[in-house]
Amino acid sequence: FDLPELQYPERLNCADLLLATGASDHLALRGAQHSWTYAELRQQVDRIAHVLRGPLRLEPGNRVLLRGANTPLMAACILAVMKAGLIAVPTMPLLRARELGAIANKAEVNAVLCADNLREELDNAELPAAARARTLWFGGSGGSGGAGSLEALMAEQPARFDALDTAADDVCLIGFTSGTTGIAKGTMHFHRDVMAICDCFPRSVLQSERSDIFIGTPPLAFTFGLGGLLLFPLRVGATAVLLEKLTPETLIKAIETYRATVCFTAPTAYRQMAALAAQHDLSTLKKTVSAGEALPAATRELWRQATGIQMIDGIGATELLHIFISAAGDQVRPGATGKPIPGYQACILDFQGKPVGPGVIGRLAVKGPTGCRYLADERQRDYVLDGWNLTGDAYEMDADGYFYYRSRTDDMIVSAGYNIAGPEVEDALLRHPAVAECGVIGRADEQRGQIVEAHVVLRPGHAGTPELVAQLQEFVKGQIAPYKYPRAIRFIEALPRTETGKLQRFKLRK
Ligand code: 3UK
Repeated sequence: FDLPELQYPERLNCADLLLATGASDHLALRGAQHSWTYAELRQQVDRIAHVLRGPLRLEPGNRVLLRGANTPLMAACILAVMKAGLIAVPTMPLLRARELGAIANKAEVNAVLCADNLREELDNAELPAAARARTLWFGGSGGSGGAGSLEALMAEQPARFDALDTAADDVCLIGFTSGTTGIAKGTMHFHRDVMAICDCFPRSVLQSERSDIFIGTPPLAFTFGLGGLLLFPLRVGATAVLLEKLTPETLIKAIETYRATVCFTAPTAYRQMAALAAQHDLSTLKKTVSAGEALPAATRELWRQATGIQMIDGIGATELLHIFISAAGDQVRPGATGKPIPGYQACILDFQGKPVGPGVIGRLAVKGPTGCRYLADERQRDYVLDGWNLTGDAYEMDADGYFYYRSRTDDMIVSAGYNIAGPEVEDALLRHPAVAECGVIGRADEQRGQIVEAHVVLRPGHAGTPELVAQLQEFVKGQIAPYKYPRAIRFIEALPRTETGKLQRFKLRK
């Protein structure tokens, strides 16, 4: 990562730098309540920064828990925390009181900014006393602005704030992983890391520009959303559309309404939007980015048929802040995530930590400018060595350096001595016209150790009969090695997913 564009000065405030590019009269953020030009956004951010340092009396390095759905005001709060030299701890909107309390204590937060409409769980959370005393509310969808609210305090503050002179390697963000296993892990990121993600994927793969209009579903509290829906647009002076509670139906409508050019969401949302594409004018849409979990080749094809757009798949992680392996346009190889994007290196290791050659499945290790720093030391010891980060994914490389996702390392199914990757079976099942969504897991079995078990959500108009089970099994055998076929198939209404669109396989196993 010695790329010239990734060399930053020693003193650096990422929020200050990110806010500097956009033309004053260009729309920066559009939402349901507010739409702000760059000049207006700078003022909002500066007033919030004054509130943090003035009335809230926070000191550089203090940590601020943030809670709100995707809105321009939530975005301004995150930027203000960083501009004031504080550390942002954004939290996912659906978190419950117990989880919020755990994060607040792990991150040792000193203050809270919370949207009114997400107040209840925060009220019930066990926060450090100092943070409870320094909690401010801001208008969620209802738009409060009452006495004592963040907005009321903002109105009394000057409209210009001089950014705190932070070091490039001062922490400005603690990101918590969405945790498919349930336990959230905190990872620390520097001002420099925030700039680096803006100068990697958006520059070399997405090729975003000022005229772009970004839209999508991932929460700003998920670094996929923070980058794609806030930091990347700001870096090039473009426009971001921030909307709450988007579903595939409302997202595809919003793409049309806002004339969006770039979309960020998870594979499952693209599958559902593909079915609706014919009813919408998506002519402004140029780039669609899929991340959070593996993009089945079947979904890539479905999307291309529905929209004519070649999907950009990219694997990212909270630990590394954003996407580090990806490909776009004619660089895409179906089935592969892509290649390490300039600035990052990746390799495949065996369980002893030795690199393996092309065609062998192993553990993905990644090194780059946004390296990983866990809050918990034991995690750091077990998963990070010499700047190389083990992501927990089983991957395979081909002779040309393309990386192919197989499964999470601990999700590999071992049946009668065969290693079987659930996502490969899912890709095969998704090609059947009756299948809308599916999740494949290993179920303990006396004879085989494990058997392949598929959980299938059917498209409307199909019934989960024994005949369909047999048909699906034959269908899979016709596409991939027959020993991989699902010996058990269960039909369910919906798959359990995290707020970030990840399938919760552990719930299917229960
Ligand atoms: C999985 C993928 C296959 C993979 C994230 C983009 O997902 C993000 O961060 P998390 O910390 O989870 C990381 C794990 O998710 N994954 C993500 N993308 C893909 N698997 N193909 C993909 N394209 O297991 C990885 O280790 O929640 C994604 C940007 C920022 C992010 N934080």
